[in-house]
This record gives sequence, structure tokens and C-alpha cells, in this order.
Amino acid sequence: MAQRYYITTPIYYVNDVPHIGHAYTTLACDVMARFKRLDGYDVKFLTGTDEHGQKVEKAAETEGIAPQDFTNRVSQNFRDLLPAMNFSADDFIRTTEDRHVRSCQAIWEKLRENGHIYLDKYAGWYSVRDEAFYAESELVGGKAPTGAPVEWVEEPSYFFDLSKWQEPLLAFYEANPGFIEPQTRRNEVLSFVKGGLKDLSVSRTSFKWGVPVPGDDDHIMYVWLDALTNYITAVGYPDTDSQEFEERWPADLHMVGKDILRFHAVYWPAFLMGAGIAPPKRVYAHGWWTNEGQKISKSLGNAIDPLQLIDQFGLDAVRYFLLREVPFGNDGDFSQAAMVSRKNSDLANDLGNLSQRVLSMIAKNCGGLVPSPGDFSDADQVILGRADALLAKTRAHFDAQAFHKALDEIWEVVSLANRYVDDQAPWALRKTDPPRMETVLYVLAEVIRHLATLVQPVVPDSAARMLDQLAVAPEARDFTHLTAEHRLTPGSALPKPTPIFPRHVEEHVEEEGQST
Ligand code: ME8
Repeated sequence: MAQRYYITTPIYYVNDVPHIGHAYTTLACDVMARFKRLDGYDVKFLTGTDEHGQKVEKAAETEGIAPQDFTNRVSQNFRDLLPAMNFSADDFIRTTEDRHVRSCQAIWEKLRENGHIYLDKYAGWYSVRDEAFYAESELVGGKAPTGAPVEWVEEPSYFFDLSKWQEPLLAFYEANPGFIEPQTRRNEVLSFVKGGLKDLSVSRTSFKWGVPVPGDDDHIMYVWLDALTNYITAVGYPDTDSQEFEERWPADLHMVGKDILRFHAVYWPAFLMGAGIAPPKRVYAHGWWTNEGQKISKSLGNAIDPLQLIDQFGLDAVRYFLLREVPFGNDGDFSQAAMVSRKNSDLANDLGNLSQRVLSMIAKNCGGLVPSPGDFSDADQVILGRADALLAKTRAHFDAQAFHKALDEIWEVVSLANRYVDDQAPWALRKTDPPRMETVLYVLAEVIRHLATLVQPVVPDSAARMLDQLAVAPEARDFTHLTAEHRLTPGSALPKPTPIFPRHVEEHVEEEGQST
């Protein structure tokens, strides 16, 4: 039976329209999910929206509409991003759904039954923007350490006994060294937990937009306890005996931005252990995008709209750029120049040109059929060997979420193949040694088949077109076909090749061209 893989994005607040940062996290999950499916896994890929809490309530208030109407509208923007970015999510959860309210109340009951929740009073700082409580000692110049404004809150509150979880958490991190990635982030979490944990306020009474605390309607659940629970709601919690829960939980990977690592790597495993549920297997905290050197923020008005980027550069170029430009895990800066350069050099010049020149030579010189190879030379064997070895290398990088390294590895073979074309000069062989020309073009077509199969997770539409042009059947595109036993069949008919990766043409350049 297929191995299972359960991957999640954060659920996004509906106080804002989706921008490039949200698209980035979901993209990372999408390529991971696509890779695993092609590698034979039974995948569940979950995303959704976080719709409760003071931040969302305030945003609705500002617009003068009921929170539910507001969240219905904004949540739809996040849902619309899925087809626009070609995201292959299997489920989209909204925290205002009944299934989720039921699940939140169930985990609350479990925590209370197990003696981890008690009623007291909260007096301290709260940041609505971060939806987080801060101790006086954490404030920097009267603000949250994130720079968000804070307000003084004093109200009755239920608490979760987080202080008791320091040792169990440290033991858990120790036993599961890959639980938090990258390792530098793991070290930050470790030192935070070693510094001691305070009990956590997990309910609010000063507003209403949330899940009611079971048995005490004056309180609503703290939005982070509510939000984190989405990951188990979507696999059937509280029905822990259900087949889905047994098969899917614990999740294989929660992908998050570095800003929300603490919630996922400290609070969440503590809540789960408190409720007698296994923590997830891994939390990966990726870096933060800036825009031309500036922090992306609503107030600066410099959020990058993914839909606009797609319009400008094409979807696959955007997907490729985001994962290739910045080592995954690091912060990155978006710039138009870098985007154009990746699109033109890696996609148009390197991969696009390779496939276009090989396929048009085949169309012209081999009657539009997959060429018939003779014996393979050493050079042929070397490049075929490199192509055959790519899957294992790529898989190791994907398993470490090192997407940039996987792409690097693949593009090394793209370069080798381009060099092989130049060295072998099939256009010259056409006259001097036609059978050898066929062998060279066959080797190249086979290498391109490997490349196109492996880039499917990142540039799915373009890869599909490349595979169409090689007449690779839809059922022959998964990774089990990346072996020598599945080489292209000589003599099969190929469709007429058309370019797949266009160069980026600056609009103003075109206009200048027209006016002269
Ligand atoms: O935090 N660069 O939701 P959120 C990279 N609802 N990633 C970015 C980014 C940027 N500039 N800006 C946002 C929440 N992100 C909670 C999550 S989960 C149980 C609840 C991405 O709408 C990044 O993944 O503020 C970050 O963690 C997430 O969006 C925050 O989304």
C-alpha cells in the first residue's frame, strides 16, 4: 500500500488579501506535495483560512460588515489563489466551519479533563496584530518584539499549564532532531524553551468572534489554540479512531514562515501532548521575502500581488523563480531584475533552448519520430548515467526541503546536455554520419524526458508540455519511469515542437522597437 504524506500550510488570516508571502508558503507545500505524489505517496495537502480573533473582528468592523460576511469574502480570495497558482491542495479548511468548531471544543475538553486548563485572571500585554501575549520584559520601546503595537489587557482567562511542558518538550526535541528545521531555527526554539515557559492564557472575554469555551460562554478560545487545531480537524479529529486520523496523523510536515515558528514548535506540541495526541513529525520555518529591499507591509503598500506577477511573467516562471532564487530557509529579496534574469537565463536559454533545439532537429532530420539509436559511446553513457542518477539526488534535497539544491542539481544536467549538443554537433553529423546523429538525438531526447519529469512539481504546465512533445503518455510521467527500462521507444511519432519557455520582453522595449 502507498505510503502516506500529510503536509499543511499555515491557515492565513483573512484580514488581508493574499500576497507573495502567502503564495510562497503554499507554493513550497505544493511542490512538496506534487513531488511526493509523483514518487508514489498517497498525499494530503491542506491549506485554508484562520477566521477568528480580534484582528479579523476589527478588520470587519472597519469595513462595517458582520465578521462572517467579511470572512466569507476574504477567504474566497485565498481559495481563488489555488487555481491561479496551480496549487494542488486536497482540502481547504475554514476555522468558521462546523467541523472545526467541534474539533476545537473537543481538544479543549480533553485538555481540561487531563487537568491542563484552569481559570484565573490575565493581566498583561496583548498585540492584536500578532494575536500574541507578551511579558513586560519582552517589550522593546513599548512595542512587541515584532514591532507591533500592544495594549494592556486585564480580564478573566483560562490558562494552559505551559510551564509544566518545558522538560517534556526538551526531551521531545532531543529525541526528534529533525522536528524543527532549519537547525538554526531549532537552536532558537531550544534556547527559548530552556529559558523557561509561562502558563499561557487560552481564552478571551473582551470580544466575541471565536469558538465558545465549552461550558463557559463568557469566554472564547484564544485564536492560536483554535487555529493550530485546524491541522487535526482536517483529518477527522475528534474521531481519533477513524481510519483517516489513524492513517494521516501525525502530519509529516507543517510548513510555516519563521514568524510563527514558536506557535508551531512550542505551543502546538505541548497542546497535543496535553490532549494525549502525538505531535507532528516536522515543522519547517522558511524565511521572509522583502520587496526591492523593503519589508513587505500593508502600511507601506508594497505587498506584491501574485496575480499581477503571473500576468507579467507567466505562472511557471514565477513558481520557478520563488524556489530557485533564494536558498529555501533564508530570507530573500524580490526584485524585477532578478525575476527577469532567472526567466531568461535558466528557463528560456538553458532548459527551453535545449528542448527546442533538440526537438526541432528531430522534427527536421528524423521524420518527426523518436530517433533510433545505435551503440552508446562513453559520452552518451556518461550523460544518460547523470540523468538516471538525478531522481535519487533530487529526492534527498526535497526530503530536506532544499528546493534550490534540487533545482541546482537538475540544472547541472541541463548545462551538461547543452554542452553535449555543442560537443557532438548533431547538425554536422547529419551529413557525415546520420546513424550517429540519430544516437545523439536519442540520448538528448531521453535526457530531456528525465528533466521534464523531474521539473513537474515546480513548473507543472511547462513540464507537461515538454512531455507532450516527447509523446510521453500521461501514465508514464511518474518517477517509477525514470529508469533505463523505460527509455523512449524509437520510432514513436512526435508532435510538432513549439517553444515552451519564452524570453521575457520588457514592455517599454517593445514600444521603443515599434516606434523606430
Ligand atoms: O500567521 N515572506 O497568518 P498570516 C514570506 N493565521 N512568507 C510570508 C510573508 C513574507 N513577507 N508574509 C507572510 C498567521 N508570509 C496565522 C497562522 S497557522 C495555525 C495560523 C507567510 O496570514 C508565512 O508563511 O499572518 C507566514 O508564516 C504566514 O504567511 C503568516 O500568515
